Amino acid sequence: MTGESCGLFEYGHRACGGCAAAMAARTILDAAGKDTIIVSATGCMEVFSTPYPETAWKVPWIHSLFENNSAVASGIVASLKKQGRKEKVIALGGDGATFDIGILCLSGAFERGHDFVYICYDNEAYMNTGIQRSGATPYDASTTTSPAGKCSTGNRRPKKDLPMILAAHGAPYVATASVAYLPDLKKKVEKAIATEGPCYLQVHAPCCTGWGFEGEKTMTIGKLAIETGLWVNYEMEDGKVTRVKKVVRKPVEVYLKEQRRFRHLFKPKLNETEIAKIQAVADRNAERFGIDIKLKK
Ligand SMILES: Cc1ncc(C[n+]2csc(CCOP(=O)(O)OP(=O)(O)O)c2C)c(N)n1
Ligand SMILES: [Mg+2]
Repeated sequence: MTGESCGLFEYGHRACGGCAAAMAARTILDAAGKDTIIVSATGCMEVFSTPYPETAWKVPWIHSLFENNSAVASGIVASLKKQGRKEKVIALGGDGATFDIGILCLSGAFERGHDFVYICYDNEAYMNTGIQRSGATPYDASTTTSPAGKCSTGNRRPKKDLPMILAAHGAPYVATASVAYLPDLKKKVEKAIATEGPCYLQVHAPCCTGWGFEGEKTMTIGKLAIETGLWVNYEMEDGKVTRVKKVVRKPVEVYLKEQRRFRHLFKPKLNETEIAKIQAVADRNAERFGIDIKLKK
């Protein structure tokens, strides 16, 4: 690598222009510092950041399988403890790795209570293998395994509520974040590292290739997810929601219409019934987390 350095996550990797996962990686390492060991499941982040024999990671980094990401991390944590060493361990996985394929080991590691941070960068599908749906794919999104067409309006199932599942394991700190608010993400990584026990962060990571938007719009799309209530940034401490980002909500159309994965809801004609169902998801989020800022008249 030549030129100016970008901190502990070096540029020159193979991510798409505007890749949210790359922004998340840099921010995570900014927060974690050099005494960190990264365990990475298979997925876009692993593939674009470590094309053999190169790597963008300037800290120790190990590639696990999909299934055993949290088991590898917990083994390293146990070994460091035995040796009296102080490095922090962060396990990183995409939504497919986290919500679906790795959930067994993730649940086990949280149950055992290892002191590590698990961070899921959530781009809402299996992107590296060609945009297949995962348990994190939102309702009505078109993917290659939930294609919108004559007989379908896209993904039939709601997004799995993984933060709540991990909070139910007794995790001391669980939070959601977005690459649209990187300083907030940084603070949450610092907090998760400073908290003893297994902590979970889920980072909304808009994917220009998989969702169908220009790479320069990553931040705009991320902000719109929050401003519509379709993504909520919150923190949970010992099972209770302690902090929530409030917004003056916009209708969900402003988020949906920017992305090719929801194009079928607008063309060839406006599908008001399906858009109303997505609006209901945002309304439920708003009620559950109390995100609405009430404007004074
Ligand atoms: C056990 C196993 N199943 C399937 C694959 C193929 N595979 C490689 S990357 C990938 C997609 C990962 O999706 P996600 O975890 O969401 O990360 P993303 O690529 O979206 O960043 C898949 C299915 C694999 N490597 N191992
Ligand atoms: Mg993914």
